[in-house]
Amino acid sequence: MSDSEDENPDRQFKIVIMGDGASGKTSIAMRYSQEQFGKQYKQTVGLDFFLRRLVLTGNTHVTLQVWDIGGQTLGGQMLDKYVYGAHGILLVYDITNYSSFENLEDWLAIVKKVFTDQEKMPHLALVANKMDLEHMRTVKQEKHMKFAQENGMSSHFVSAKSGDAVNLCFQKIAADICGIKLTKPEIEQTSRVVKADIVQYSNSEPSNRATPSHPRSSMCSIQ
Ligand code: G3D
Ligand code: MG
Repeated sequence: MSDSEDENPDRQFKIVIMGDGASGKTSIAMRYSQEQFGKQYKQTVGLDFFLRRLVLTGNTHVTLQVWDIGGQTLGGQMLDKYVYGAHGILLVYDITNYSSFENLEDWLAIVKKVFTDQEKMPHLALVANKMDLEHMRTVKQEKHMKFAQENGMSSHFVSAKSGDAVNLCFQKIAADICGIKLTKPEIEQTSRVVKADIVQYSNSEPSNRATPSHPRSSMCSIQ
């Protein structure tokens, strides 16, 4: 046992973002990793994940390894590999696109196929994205709640565009995985949009990497 907390490595959790193309997976990943929304994020090719460290309660720090399934569609050969070993899975749909919601049944089936042992089932989070387009919503909130309840999922309403509830969504998932109940002040703190430090590595100039003294978020890409 170490008497210094700093010597304890963070617990690391694998979080996978799944759902139809254009539901906003990459935008959510980007918003969470960089506090940005926009087109400059590279196209998702191959396996992409980033790490983000977060404080759950005063003394519990964890690192999330967040995977974006990229261009994988239902039936994609690589999906099992993404899902394997996940501690948490975000099933994302676009509230303005009904079929992206309907298809979550099939996305969920992929998860269930990998996790045949119910005991080891990851935390499942139902994520309604594009809440800034509420006026164009085609998926009723009751449908969302019913699906979440039937499948034992946590429920989240976010906008990758405005950033609304994105941090909170990951924070709640991480807390649940750790078995921690967040207090109201902790939830309020997370709801504020906070700028994360970014480690940005240039592929072309590896020798010019600047190493920040306290990296909190990093991008990785295996292609
Ligand atoms: P994907 O990774 O699931 O395929 P993307 O989805 O993150 O690439 O997003 C698909 C499109 O939806 C993008 O638009 C993106 O800007 C938009 N989008 C993602 N999240 C939101 C959101 O919260 N609100 C709104 N209004 N749009 C969002 P383009 O036009 O670039 O294809
Ligand atoms: Mg994408």
